Order: sequence, then structure tokens, then C-alpha cells
Amino acid sequence: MEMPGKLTDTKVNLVLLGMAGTGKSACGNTILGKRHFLSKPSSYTVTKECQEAYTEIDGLPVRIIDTPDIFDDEIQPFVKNRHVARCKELCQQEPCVYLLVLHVSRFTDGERNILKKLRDAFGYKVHEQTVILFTRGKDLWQEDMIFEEFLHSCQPDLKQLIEACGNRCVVFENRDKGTNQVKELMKTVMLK
Ligand SMILES: Nc1nc2c(ncn2[C@@H]2O[C@H](COP(=O)(O)OP(=O)(O)OP(=O)(O)O)[C@@H](O)[C@H]2O)c(=O)[nH]1
Ligand SMILES: [Mg+2]
Repeated sequence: MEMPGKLTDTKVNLVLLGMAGTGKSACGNTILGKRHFLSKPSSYTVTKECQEAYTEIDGLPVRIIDTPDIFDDEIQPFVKNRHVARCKELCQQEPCVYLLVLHVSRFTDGERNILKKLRDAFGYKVHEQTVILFTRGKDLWQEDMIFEEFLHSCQPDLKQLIEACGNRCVVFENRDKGTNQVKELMKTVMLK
């Protein structure tokens, strides 16, 4: 598996990106190990501005950046640009890994061209620094489906996205408090 480049610095930025309601803020909370970002069921977008939080994972200082949905076709360009600029500002110092958050049971029309939108925002090489973070892992386990099987059988547009991101995929169940999933994520984020 290809990794997003060796992260030799002592800090890393994890930028949570994805469409509204996919569980970006919930993933941020899972990584932090506590409720920090506002995360709730809503038909409106919940996170309105980029926010940061810090934690340490196995001695590594990690900055987590939670973001609003910047992929919505209805978003005003100046609003999107403001969020993107803020992310870039926060990521200036340390290496940055983008966590593209997707729901295991939904791959929407808006997500079909998400890589293009991601490249438009963060540059054409952004896929080299992107890990796909699926949420609602329990939806799979309840159907006795293992993650690898899900990845293997996913639809072509999603498969293409996964391949473009070097097959770096992790699954979270944000209702599960176990820390193993965070360890799995960090293994994928870091070049060991
Ligand atoms: N069962 C389950 N629910 C989840 C999971 N991840 C997120 N959710 C729920 O999905 C809802 C939306 O999650 P958020 O974290 O607010 O989603 P978001 O992507 O930050 O949404 P916006 O801030 O609006 O862009 C919340 O009710 C979460 O509890 C998961 O892994 N499993
Ligand atoms: Mg949010």
C-alpha cells in the first residue's frame, strides 16, 4: 500500500473533509477520545466554520481540523474559498493529511466528482495526502460484511476514488469508544 509520504516531523495535521452529515465532527471526536466538536443529526449543516483541536496519539502531537461541507454545489465560492484558506493557514507548519470522510452506506451524486473538487481546492496532488475515512462501520458488521469485502464490491466511481487515494481506507464506528480504530487510522496516516 502506498503511503502519503514519510512524516518525519513531530506533528501532523489531520484535516477532516467531506459532505454534510457524513460524520466529520464525530470522527474528530473519536480521534480526540472526547466530545469536543459539535456533532448531531440535522438536515442543516452543523459545522459552520473550520475548527481545530489538539491531541497526542502515542506521543505524536496531532492537530485535528474539522471543516464545514465545502463540496456542496450550492456553496458560495467566496464561502468555500474562506474555509479552504483557513485550512491552508492552519496546515502551514506541519505535514498535512486529508481525511476524506464518507458514509459506508451512502455514496451520493455529490461525491462522484469529489476528487475533482478536492483537487480544485487543495491542488492536483492532494490525493497523495488523502486517506478515505468511512463512518458507520457498524452498518457493515450488522450485515456480517467485512470492510475488505465492502471495498472490493463497491461501485466503480467509489473504487476509482479509492484507487486514486492509493487504497488508503479506514473504517470508523463513531458510536464505538474503542481506541483501536484510531490506531488503525494512524498506521495508515504514518509511514511506519
Ligand atoms: N451510528 C453512527 N452514527 C454516526 C457515525 N458517525 C457520525 N454519526 C452520526 O451522524 C450524525 C452527523 O454527524 P456529524 O459528525 O455532525 O457530521 P458532519 O459531517 O460533521 O456534519 P456537518 O458538520 O453538518 O458537515 C450525528 O448524529 C452522528 O452521531 C458513526 O460512525 N456511526
Ligand atoms: Mg460537523
